Amino acid sequence: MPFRLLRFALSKTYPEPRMFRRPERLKDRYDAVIIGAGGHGLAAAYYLARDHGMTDVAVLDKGYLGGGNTGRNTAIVRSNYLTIEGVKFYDESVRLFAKLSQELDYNLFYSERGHFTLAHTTATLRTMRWRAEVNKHLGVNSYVITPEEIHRICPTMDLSCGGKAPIVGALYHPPGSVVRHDAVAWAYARAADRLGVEIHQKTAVIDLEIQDGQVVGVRTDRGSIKTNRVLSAVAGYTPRITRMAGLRTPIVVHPLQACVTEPLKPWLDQIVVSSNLHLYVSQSARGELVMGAALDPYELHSERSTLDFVEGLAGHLLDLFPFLSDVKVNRQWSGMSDMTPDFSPIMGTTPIRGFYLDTGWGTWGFKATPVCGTTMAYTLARDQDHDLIRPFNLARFANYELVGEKGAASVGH
Ligand code: PYC
Repeated sequence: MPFRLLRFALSKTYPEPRMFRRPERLKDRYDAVIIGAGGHGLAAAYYLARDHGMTDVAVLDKGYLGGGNTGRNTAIVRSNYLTIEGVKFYDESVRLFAKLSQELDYNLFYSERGHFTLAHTTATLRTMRWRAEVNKHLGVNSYVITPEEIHRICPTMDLSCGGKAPIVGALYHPPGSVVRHDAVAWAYARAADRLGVEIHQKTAVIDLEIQDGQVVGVRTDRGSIKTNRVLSAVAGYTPRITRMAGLRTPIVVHPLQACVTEPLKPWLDQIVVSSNLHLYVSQSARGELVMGAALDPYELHSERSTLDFVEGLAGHLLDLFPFLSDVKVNRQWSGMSDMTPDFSPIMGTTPIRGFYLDTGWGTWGFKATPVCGTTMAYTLARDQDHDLIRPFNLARFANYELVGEKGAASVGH
């Protein structure tokens, strides 16, 4: 080991400060407790401190920071949704993401690529037109293009798909981007920490204390905490937390798998999605192809990967880009997707006073990270749902006010 490194390893005064502190003990009381140190929880903590002056906040995670779905996704950002509620919400997220590196003073490698959702049938094209009209109405840059235009922008794509499912058009969304997902969690953690928020990793929540319909505390495997505000931002682990709260939600959990190839020279600028082929792919700054497919078709609380998934995905990738047949897959992983019946999230206040939910992300939680942060911080600070998330309240299931977003899914589910 080089002497310079060794010297720093043994030194108590590091030349670089740590990204965030590691408080030794939990305090007895906090103004707010956030369960889940993923992007959403950390962003909410940051905006609580920055926008609402609430700094006496603990973020707890049973594992490590960014180790859940934030670290297990394919890092796509877009706002070409189908519903008015969804488009407004994700458009605000894209706006926040675009200036986030600057704001958090951390390079998040935010890279605007352009996002294609390919249509292989006229029925799919009809949904693309529908989405394009809603998008344009709300000022989101998104429009339907012809196979000739797809070829001009992405000449390496086989538009005939090996003759199996010829492409008849695409929804094109120029602001579609990719961003370094781990860095988003680290940057929010550092920024929240600097404002006084405490981040406690390896701290599992084992129960919630509720009295007369009001949250009064959280029990953890490191001791109990008194608090009147608890935000659950734990994606696929939500059913465990809502069970502690005695709350019923319609969430079911399915695995969502993804993988990366060995690094290649840059050749794919765009993000390419095909719901018919159950495939999405982009190329990272490191040159790897980052790819995924549909959810595993069974309910399962598991983060294991399968060979089946890679086999199916590789076959479909080769339909679109046959010249990739020699490329090797380097890594694969899986996350637990918290799915709702209408494919919209569940956000905001709940029947339990002081208990707030940020869940139901299905396959699009990462792209909502900044807007979840701002809106959940507002909701916690004022005990009142932010306007952008009011349509996503848990009560919509009891009130038959669903927000049907399935048509905007990247891949068929
Ligand atoms: O909604 O863009 C998306 C997406 C990509 C991967 C999973 N979901």
